[in-house]
This record gives sequence, structure tokens and C-alpha cells, in this order.
Amino acid sequence: MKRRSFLRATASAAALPLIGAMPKPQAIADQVRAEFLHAWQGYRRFAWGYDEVKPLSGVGSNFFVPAHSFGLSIIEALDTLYLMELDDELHACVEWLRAHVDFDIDGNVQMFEAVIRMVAGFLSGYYATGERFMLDASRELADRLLPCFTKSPSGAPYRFANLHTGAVSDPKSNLAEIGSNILEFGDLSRLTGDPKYLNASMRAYETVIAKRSPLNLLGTNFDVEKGEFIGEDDVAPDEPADSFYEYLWGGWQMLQIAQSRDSYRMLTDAMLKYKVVRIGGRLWFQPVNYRTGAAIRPTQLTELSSFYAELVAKGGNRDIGSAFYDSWTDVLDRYRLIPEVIDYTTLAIVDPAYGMRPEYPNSAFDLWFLTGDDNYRLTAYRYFQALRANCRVANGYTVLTDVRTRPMTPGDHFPAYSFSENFKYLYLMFSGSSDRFDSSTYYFNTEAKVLRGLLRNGKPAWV
Ligand code: DMJ
Repeated sequence: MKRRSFLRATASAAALPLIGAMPKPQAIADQVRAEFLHAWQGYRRFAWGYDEVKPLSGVGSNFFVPAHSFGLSIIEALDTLYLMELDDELHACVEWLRAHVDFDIDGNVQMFEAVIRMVAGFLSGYYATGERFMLDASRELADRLLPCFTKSPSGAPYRFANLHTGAVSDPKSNLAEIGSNILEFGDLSRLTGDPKYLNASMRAYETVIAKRSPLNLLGTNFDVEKGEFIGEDDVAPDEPADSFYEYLWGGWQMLQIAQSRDSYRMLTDAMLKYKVVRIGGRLWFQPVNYRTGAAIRPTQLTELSSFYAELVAKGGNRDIGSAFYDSWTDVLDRYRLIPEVIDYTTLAIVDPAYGMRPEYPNSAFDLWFLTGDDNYRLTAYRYFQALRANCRVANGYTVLTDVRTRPMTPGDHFPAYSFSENFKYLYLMFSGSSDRFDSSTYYFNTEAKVLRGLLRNGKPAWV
């Protein structure tokens, strides 16, 4: 693949000059690794063994169940530590998990978050280290979450499972929570030889897709007991529909399931037909009524939807993906970091917080490896500079409550997903392939867990 000059400026790049000269790719990768380590050391020092760290107050907190820690940040960081060759830290994580993994917990755990963060985290941790107990942990947790699927009359999963009793709760779910498990469950079925995991995922998808409108659009919220959509709003590709579509494509790309490919194509064609709008030269995806295709209000999108630039491009619609990415780059350039919610018709801020969200660098990462266009490295580097300038604090990194103030207003939370996502995307974009990462075969889940592409002793770790 031919790569254009690294320093080639684009129209949007010209809008915001870089702070200083653009370093060489490996030098940027080294900077990213140093900043990841700074964030990690904050967790190590103040919250080791807790799910997450509050860097300003210097305490730990738990994510799933208030009285129990799963060591979520440790699980989230495993493959990032491996890729960055932080092997002493990785070893400490492995030993903590070996001593503390326990899923027999009498608490209600959100199935979606547990799958994308922990079932997947243990899978990629297994690939990174070869430690068999991690595969066993991934499987045990999946088994304790499966009642969400098997106890549902429709096959679309409940939102919560009690890991000890197997009781399920909350039938009012949404597309992302229902359809973001085929990568993990498909891989578990492959590794264990037990088809029950993949079968559960497939049935959930079939249940929801069977309820599409004659336009081939889906609603957003779904009652898993009634087996029907709640309301008629279709906010895709925004949350909480986002990764439903991501996993459909992944079912094809990573697992070669033709049914996933065909469903992705059918639903995406409808999205492109009814949802694409161009305003002031920018491309956006408008929310619509899924029965009529008519635009609905409010004209808002969250930062999370920016991931869709890479997905729609990977699915074959590169021009749409690159235009959507450019729209979000304009938001980045206007505010330095992308606020949680904007009005896409004006770029006005609706919610000024920044939750250290990874979706924009996620798109930069995949678009870079897909196209080799230096614009993605240039804009990702600008994002990295803004992240470092505004989210770095003495004890690590933190979310922001307001990107409009100067200085931007810090919150007191390091979301565990940032140990898996933001720094990994940035690092790999600039470090490229190595003896631990094969950029030609990678496939990540929605939480950037590396399910394909890790190399161990020079060989594919997932085979
Ligand atoms: C992450 O947990 C995952 O990327 C998920 O798909 C939705 N978004 C959060 C981070 O914003």
C-alpha cells in the first residue's frame, strides 16, 4: 500500500496548526506509551485491585457491583500492556487475576458491559499471555451470563444477570446491549467446541432483525419479553444502537458468518438511504422514525457515533466513512476535544463533558490501516496532543466536565475503557506491526480487545 508523505496537510488539518513539528511515528508511539504509563501508574498507586481509579481524589471505585471489584482496569489493560511491552506490569496483572478471579458473586451484572470488557478482556489476555486460567475465566463468566439469553422468551437477552443465582432482570433493552456479543461468543464456541455461545448470539440477532420495518430500518429500544421494539425512534449509528451494527460486520469479517454479512448489507443500505444528511458541507446520520424513514428531533449526535466512520468504510462505503470522519474532525478542531453531545446542524454543544471517549481515535486507527491516508495520523496526533494538554493530571488522566472553560474543567474519573482503547489505538497507529502485532490480520471487539492480530513468539496467538 502506498503511503503519502507523513506531513501532507489536508484542508481540515490546515484549519488547526499542530503544536510544534510533527515527530516521527516511532517518537509519537513512545510518547503515547509514556502517557499510558502515567495513567496506569495513577491506577497502580491509588486504586490497585479496584475496578477504576478516581485520580483527583486518589481513591478506587467499582464499576459493576458496588461492594465487589473484578479488577476491571487490570482486565482492560492486559493486551495494551502486552503490546507496549510493559511486561513487569503485565506480570503483576496476571498474578493479581490468578489470585482474585471470582465470578460467584451475588450481584446483578450488566451483561453487555461484562461481555465486551471482561469476557473479551480475558480472551485477549489469554492470547497475550497463553495463561489457560484466563480462557477458563472467560468461559465461566460467559456461562454465568448466558441465562440472560436462555431465560428470555424471545431469545434477545435481558440486560442483567445475577452471577450467583442466575436470576435475570430488566427486559427493556436496546440494540447495542442485545447485539454486541457475537465476536466473544463466536470465539468461545471456536475455542471450546461448544456451540451454545454462538447460537445464543445468532438467535438474539435473528429475533431483532425479524422485527425490521418494510424499509429495513430497526428501532432502538427492544422489549425482550414481548419480542418487539419500544417506540419508533431509530438513532443508529448513535448509541445505544452503535455496536449492534459493528458486530454484524464483525460476524462476517472475523468469523466468516455469511448471514451476518447479508444482514449488515441489508440494514446498512437502508441506513445510507434514509439517514445520511449533508449540512454545510458536512455529512451526518440523522435519527429517523424506523417505520416511515422520516427525520425526527432532536438533531443531536453523541461522540460515540463517530466510531461509525471506520465501520461504514470497512463495510465498503469508504467515501461516506471518510466524510463522516471529517465532520467529527471539524468538531475536534472547534472545541479541541469532542464534547459528549452536539447539535449536528450547527455544531453547538449540547453536553459539554468529555468522558475520555475513544470513538474518534478508533475511527482514525481503522481508517489509517484501511487507507494509508496520512490525514488519519495527522488528526489522531492532534487528538493526542489535546488529550495530553487537557486530561493529564498529577495522578494520571481524567475525564472533563466542561470542554468550554479554559482551562477545561476536570472531572474525577479514569474510565477503565481508556486503558483498553484510546492509548492502544494511538500507539498502534504510530508503532505499526511488530513481533507482537500483525496489522494485516487484526480484529478488535468494540472495547478494542485484540481478538485477532496478537503475535506470541512470532506466531499468531489465536490459532
Ligand atoms: C466503550 O465501552 C465501548 O467502545 C462501547 O462500544 C461503547 N463506548 C464505550 C466508550 O465510550
